[in-house]
Amino acid sequence: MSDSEFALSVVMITLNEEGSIRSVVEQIRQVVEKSEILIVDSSSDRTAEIASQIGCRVIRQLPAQGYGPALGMALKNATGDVVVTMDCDNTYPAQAITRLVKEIEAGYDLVSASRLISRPPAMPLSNYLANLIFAKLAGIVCGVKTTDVHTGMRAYRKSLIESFAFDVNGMALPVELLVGPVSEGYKYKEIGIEYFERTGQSKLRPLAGTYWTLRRLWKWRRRR
Ligand SMILES: Nc1nc2c(ncn2[C@@H]2O[C@H](COP(=O)(O)OP(=O)(O)OP(=O)(O)O)[C@@H](O)[C@H]2O)c(=O)[nH]1
Ligand SMILES: [Mg+2]
Repeated sequence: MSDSEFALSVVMITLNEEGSIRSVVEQIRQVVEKSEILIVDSSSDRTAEIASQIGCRVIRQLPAQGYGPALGMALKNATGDVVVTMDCDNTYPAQAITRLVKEIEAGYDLVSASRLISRPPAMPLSNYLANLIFAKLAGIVCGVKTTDVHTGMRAYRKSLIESFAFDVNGMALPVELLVGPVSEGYKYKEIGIEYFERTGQSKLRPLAGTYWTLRRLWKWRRRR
């Protein structure tokens, strides 16, 4: 992807992902050789050390403050004109970065990679059903048409990150980063991606995550 007119940053936040950081970064480099790869790390294992060794820019956030503050720091510190987010757990296909960036080049401000165009075998049934309900609620409560409010793989135009005021405190920040900008009129598109089995231990907290998802959807409810 060397002919892109935009500088690209791929950002990931990491909490003890030493088992996957190397392979995820390798997959990203196969697609975008020279882009900035920014890691905001709150690990007690060797994730940060490995990430630095293999050429990532690493910002440490210690002690761990949670998903939202870490993602907020990553988005705000990325230098690219386009910022792509991914998890560092081998679940997202790095090849999709190319498609995401192309859509930003075509004029979209936010491109979201849905894992839920059809049921991904790698996603536990309970998570799948919860995600289906959250996506339906985004339509009903916020008027935002989506199949996946929680995907960790998205491309954001840097100007959106700079101008859209989001609240990093609490869980489920990706929900707000989707329904908020769409409600405010930013240009948004969804594409479909595959979703793979996770490497390493999940940090997902389903009950608290559900509470914060509903809270953020309500915050961005349709007023008309
Ligand atoms: N820096 C930082 N990273 C975090 C924190 N919590 C989670 N992460 C990272 O955020 C990403 C998403 O966390 P996951 O555990 O994959 O959560 P998930 O994708 O909802 O759950 P799975 O479907 O089980 O993967 C991973 O790369 C984690 O390492 C945190 O407090 N600080
Ligand atoms: Mg994950």
